[in-house]
Amino acid sequence: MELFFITSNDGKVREAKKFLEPLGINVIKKPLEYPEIQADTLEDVVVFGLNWLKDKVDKPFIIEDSGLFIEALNGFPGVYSAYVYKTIGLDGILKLMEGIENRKAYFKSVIGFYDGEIHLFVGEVRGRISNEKRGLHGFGYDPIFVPDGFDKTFAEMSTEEKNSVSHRGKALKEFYRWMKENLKK
Ligand code: ITT
Ligand code: NA
Repeated sequence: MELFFITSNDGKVREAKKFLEPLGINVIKKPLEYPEIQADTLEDVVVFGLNWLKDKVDKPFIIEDSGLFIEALNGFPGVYSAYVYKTIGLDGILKLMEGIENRKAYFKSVIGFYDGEIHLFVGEVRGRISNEKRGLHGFGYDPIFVPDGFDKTFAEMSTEEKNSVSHRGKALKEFYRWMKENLKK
């Protein structure tokens, strides 16, 4: 089947393709703008986006909202992750974390799928903020996030390796599991 991924982010599309294409789902990036509301949760942002898009797109489609939640910063940047990345960036986050011993953080991904009804698929990965940027792969905050059980950052992993532990990999897995059970292909 063909599945539109409505996003501006090539990194997200690369990961979704790597995960879903071997399973027979052809992911097509559709850079259609939709309003991202200022909300307290990623889920609220996704539900609003799906409701806004549902009558404007005919093919089955997904959107995704994600964020990095740093414990010592009370969950910042969280739902503001995209804005913070574009403004203070990785160096800004590292600066905020200077001298802070608790470097625990988690990434969360919420995938929204619309088929006449709204379906959400969620994934999280726990880890920590590194002391410096490392690695050239991935995108966004990948160079400063070390997932639990590893000594390397997401940016030091291949797409497959990142998918096998990441928030997005987990959400994609939930999505695929649901698709297999609920949709005739
Ligand atoms: P959309 O068009 O899909 O909204 P976006 O890049 O604006 O793309 P979000 O609104 O979901 O994405 O914002 C999430 C922010 O967190 C953004 O700055 C990403 O770079 C970052 N981010 C999300 N997933 C990430 C990951 O797997 N690794 C590193 N950074 C990530
Ligand atoms: Na966005």
